[in-house]
Amino acid sequence: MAQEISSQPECWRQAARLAADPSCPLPARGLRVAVVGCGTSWFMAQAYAALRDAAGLGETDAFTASEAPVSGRGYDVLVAISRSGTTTEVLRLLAGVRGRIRTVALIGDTASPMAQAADAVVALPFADERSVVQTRFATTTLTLLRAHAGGDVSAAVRDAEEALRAPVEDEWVRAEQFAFLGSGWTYGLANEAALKMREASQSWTESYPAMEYRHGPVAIAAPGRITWMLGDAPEGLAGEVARTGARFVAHDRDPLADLVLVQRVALERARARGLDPDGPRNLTRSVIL
Ligand code: F1P
Repeated sequence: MAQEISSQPECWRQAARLAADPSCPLPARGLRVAVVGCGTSWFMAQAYAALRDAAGLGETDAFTASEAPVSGRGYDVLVAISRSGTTTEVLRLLAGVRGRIRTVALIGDTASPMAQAADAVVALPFADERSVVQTRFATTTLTLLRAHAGGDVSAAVRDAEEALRAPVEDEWVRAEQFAFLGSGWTYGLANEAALKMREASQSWTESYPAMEYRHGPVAIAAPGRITWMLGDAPEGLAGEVARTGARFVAHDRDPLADLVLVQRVALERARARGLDPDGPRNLTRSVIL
């Protein structure tokens, strides 16, 4: 996991080059898109949907693959994300819509079943990973999608290099609980940050849309706990959290690069607890039913 985390800037550069290739089969402007995945891949789908919508490229909806109501809903393209290319729910969905919606698979390994199950494939073998816990495949996939949606990812690459050098504070390693917050595309990042902390370090973490945090979840904010905003914080939120005694964290760097710092915190917490972050209990590299 450590090596996979630190290789992200180079992987993101490669993803940006892939996005610029005119033969890249990702959906063109104006198409109505459903994007699906499970676990981490679902959270990357959430971020992409918000980015594509906000960029005015066409209505884009994200679903976890097991709950995706895509049939008969008028989508032009189904984008399916899966590092392993073997996740059962995603394969079932692709089989169910075959011939009715154009499908594009984003996968790590071209030899995986999803490569055959979709109409078009974008493979990112350079970002594939050995660890059960995903880090670079997820962020590299999102960088590809972000660049394809017209985003400038060079600042993200620069900030990720800085996030790899930034200190991991002792208070973050020792904290009792985390709440990650996001807004727009960074809500998907907040969900992923919380999942990373759970998977790698068995930590108690939650995630919410930033404004929603005020509607109840703030009740458990307290000294020794951390509220971490990915991206720009809504006005007043920092002060509201500080009054509870919890620590409010927000950085002036690209939100995807800030996720790299969260990955490092998860790794340090796992080490501090004597856990193996590459093979957490109860988890497998992909879930096959
Ligand atoms: C999806 C996933 C991972 C999760 C766990 C089980 O895998 O849910 O996000 O961390 O390892 O599988 P994939 O479909 O992207 O291969």
